[in-house]
Amino acid sequence: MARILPGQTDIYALTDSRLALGRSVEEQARALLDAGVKILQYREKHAHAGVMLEECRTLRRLTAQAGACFIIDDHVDIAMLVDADGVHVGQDDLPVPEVRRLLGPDKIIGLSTHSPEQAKAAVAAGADYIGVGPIFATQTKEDVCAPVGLSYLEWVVANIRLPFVAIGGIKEHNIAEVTRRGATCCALVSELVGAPDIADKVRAVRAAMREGN
Ligand code: 3NM
Repeated sequence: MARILPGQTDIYALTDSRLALGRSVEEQARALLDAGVKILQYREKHAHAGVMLEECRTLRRLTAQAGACFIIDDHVDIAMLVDADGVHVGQDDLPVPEVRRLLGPDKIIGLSTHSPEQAKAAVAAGADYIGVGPIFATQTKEDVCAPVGLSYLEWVVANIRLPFVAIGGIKEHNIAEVTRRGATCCALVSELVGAPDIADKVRAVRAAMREGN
């Protein structure tokens, strides 16, 4: 089990089988972990619970072998069943204090935020890290608000002490703008799992991140 938070690593990767060019969740995870990704989130919005459970069991095994942190989107029950390292919730999901009651003090709870008010509330609620986005326009998340742009990111960098991960529309070609504003950890969905060669893309994204440092 690896308790690795945004801020302790550079890339936060998420699975998404609809974008992964036919690759299974396991294939996506293996490629990302082989490329050295240290935080992996299971995010499959359209899978059935039984399938999710089996896929998460597999990802728990692979992340443990790789010394990587394993986070599950939304599904606290599945996270408990497979002993994931944590759960990521959105503004309309179970409140952080309730998730904490279920998971206990040692598991990681991440919360998506889209405004300074939400970031401050996340701190008060006891989140371990926040998502900051969407930085740019994205097709990957349904019902997400309009891009909050780099200005919200700059506000978080200046005002919030919690670890955070920038997310939303981040690509190899624009990631240097994000790291230049002070983000040290970025989450990418379509850019990584949608790449023909995931390992090549992780390398290229890392190099582009350094241009902004
Ligand atoms: N959360 P892509 S944006 C899962 O702003 C998610 O909270 C967001 O996908 C937020 O890297 C997003 O393909 C989707 O744009 C990010």
